[in-house]
Order: sequence, then structure tokens, then C-alpha cells
Amino acid sequence: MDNFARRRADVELGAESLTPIRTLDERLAAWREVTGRDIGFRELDVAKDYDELCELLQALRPEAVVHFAEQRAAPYSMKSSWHKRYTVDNNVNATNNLLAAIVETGVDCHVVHLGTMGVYGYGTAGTKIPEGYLSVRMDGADGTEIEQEILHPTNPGSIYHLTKTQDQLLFAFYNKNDEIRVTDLHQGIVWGTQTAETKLDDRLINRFDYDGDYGTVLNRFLMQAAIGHPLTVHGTGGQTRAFIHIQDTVRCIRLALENPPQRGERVRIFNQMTEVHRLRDLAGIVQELTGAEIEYVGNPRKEAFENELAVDNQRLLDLGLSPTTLADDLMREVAEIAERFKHRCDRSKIPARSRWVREAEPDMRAERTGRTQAAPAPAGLGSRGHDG
Ligand code: USQ
Repeated sequence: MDNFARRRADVELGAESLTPIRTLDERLAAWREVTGRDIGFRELDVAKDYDELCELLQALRPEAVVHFAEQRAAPYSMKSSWHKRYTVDNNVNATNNLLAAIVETGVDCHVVHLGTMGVYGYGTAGTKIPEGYLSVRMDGADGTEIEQEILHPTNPGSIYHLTKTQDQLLFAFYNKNDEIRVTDLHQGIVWGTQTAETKLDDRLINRFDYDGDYGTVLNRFLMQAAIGHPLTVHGTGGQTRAFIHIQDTVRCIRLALENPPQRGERVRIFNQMTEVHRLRDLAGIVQELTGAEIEYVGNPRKEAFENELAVDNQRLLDLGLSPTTLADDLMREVAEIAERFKHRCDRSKIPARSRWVREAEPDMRAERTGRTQAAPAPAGLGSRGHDG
């Protein structure tokens, strides 16, 4: 099911994937030609077309639903009040509609959802981030010590990330009330473009977003290096984040599907990431590989200057994930794709223009505490930072 929202966002933003993306019909035909297999398709908006969603679930009675029907970019979600409202409406309704439809139709299917590491706020508490649940000890009313497992506290850094924290509560509720079986994959920042499947044919190539709204950081750096643009490190580059190669994303979804929870089991949460890097180190690695320049630019986001991050990802490792890490040859593969399609790049779309706060001045309070940063708007922007 697809409502083509991402293709419409391209039109809105005047930015396209660096790699040329064929129409869905062409992609499905290419897949059939190359593999002899069919992928069914229905144009449907999961956040709006509830009755059709129920009909489809009833007709297919799937064993599993992989739920990706969400606006996925933090900067896009922060562009304006419209983008905030759209992201909340779309993401929260899509998840609630799917869960309500599963209950209404009585289909016993496993929901595999793409969540995000960003629900936790990148380990600002200084602990190792567990897989969803945290053991806490509290003083009971009668003075005894009580131990409980709770959902790890959330600390979203954007409206987009906020919607994924709302999803967590929806899953917890429907799981408790209706025994819906859910695996929530808390994914880090994806890098890379190709998987074994998309490499089969040029018509199957994945998106390569490089623009300031949808491009993720490592792909942006590799693409910037390919076109001779300085690597745009936001702020000090002290932000530490979790990463995963796109091939591992696909493997993890497969592992989740092959290992469904039992009925009555609480929501499974896996941290879907393979490694952690500080952004300035990452820029250094790309510089070493390509000789690119590094430019420290004002940070349009409100995020910690520096953070440590330690993440537990044992559950996917136990299921058999063998991590693909930041190897030179894989980074070269991304750089080669960027080189091959660089004629399609619009350099004016590279700067990240979506600002987290409206003030034109840096957040002085945050500067005083040294905890967060917000830089002045890039030249030419209105106070809302909305370039749409
Ligand atoms: N950044 C730069 N330079 C750039 C672009 C980004 O320094 O040119 C910085 C950002 O300020 C941020 C970090 O790199 O500190 C990551 O930014 P990003 O755009 O690569 O990733 P993010 O906005 O966090 O979101 C992405 C995906 C989202 C997913 C999330 C996983 O768009 O769907 O949920 O990664 S995570 O970051 O672990 O929450």
C-alpha cells in the first residue's frame, strides 16, 4: 500500500532523489521480470482510507504487516506549523488506523513497525540504552522497594521523533488490550543506497536523498564529497548517533518477521543499529576517503552540542544479524553512485534550511547552560524558516 506521499514531497520541495526513481508500475514490472515474482499493490492512504484498509486486511488476511506509512524526516516535520500538523496527523493516524483495523477485522497478524532510536533522545542520561524497557526501583507506599520494568522514558528531538514516541504508546495499549503482536524496530540513521535486491536491475534502485530535509547525514557527506562541496557538519559535530547500513535494515525486518512474538507477549522492541559515531569523526572518515573539505555550519536544529551514546543491540545479534559496518568499500559504493548521478544534483537544495526555533538569534539560555544550540537562520530565510 502506498499513497505516494514521498513523491509529492519531492514536488513540494522542488528536490528529487539523486538516483532516478521509476514509476511504481515500472518498478513492479522490473521485479517481475528479474525474479519471476509478483508484488501486489494498492494505492491507499493508511491515515485516511480506513474502510479500504479493513477490506484489504480481510481479503488478504496477512500473517504480518510491515508498517512504514509515516512521514520520516525530522527537518521536514519542523519546517512550519503545516508540516508539524501534517506529520502528527499522518503518522499517529496511520498507526492507530492499522491497529484499530486489525482489531476490527480480527486478523491475527504480526505488526513490524519502523520506529527510531530518536525516541530516547540519544542517551543524554548517560546510560546504555536498553531495548525498549528499563528496570526501575521505586519506594512503595508502604515503604518497601518496588521493582518494575517500564518503557524507557522518551525524549524526542523533533515533531517527527515525537510521533514515534506516540506510536510506542499506541502499540503498548493495543498490545495490552487486544493482544496485538508487535515488533517495534528502533532504527538508527540509515546509510547506503543499494541492497542485494535493488542491485539486480537499475530500474529497482533506491532513493538517494541529499537535500536538507530528507537527506541523512552520511549519505549527504558522501554525496557532497563526490560533487566537491564541503561536508556540512552542523554545529560542533559533537553529536553522536547510531547508524545502520540499508542492507542490514532489510535483514533486520526479515529477522523480525521470521521470529514473531507469541500472542500475549508484550511489544518487542529491538534497537536496529549496528554502530555509533560522532559526526565530526564521521566527517573525518569521509575526508580521509575522499579528500573533501569539512565546513562547520550553524546548526539549524536544537540538539545537544555533544553527547555520548551507548546502545544495546543484542536482540537482533542473537537472532543472527551479522553487522555491516562502515567499511571503505561500502562507502566507496555510495560515493560511486553519487559520482554516477551527480549531474542530477541541484546544489541549492543542499543547505539544511528547516529551523527548529523561530528566533533569529541563538538560544542564549541554552548557550548559557551549554546543553543545546540553535544557530541563526541561514541567509535569505524568513523567521519561520519555511522555504516550501
Ligand atoms: N547533520 C549534520 N549535517 C548534515 C545533516 C545532518 O551535521 O548535513 C546532523 C544533524 O544535525 C543531526 C545528525 O546529523 O545531529 C543526524 O541527522 P540526520 O538528518 O542524518 O538524521 P535524523 O534527522 O536524526 O533522522 C534520520 C531519519 C529518521 C530516523 C533517524 C534515526 O531521517 O527517519 O528515524 O535518522 S535517529 O537519528 O537515530 O533518530
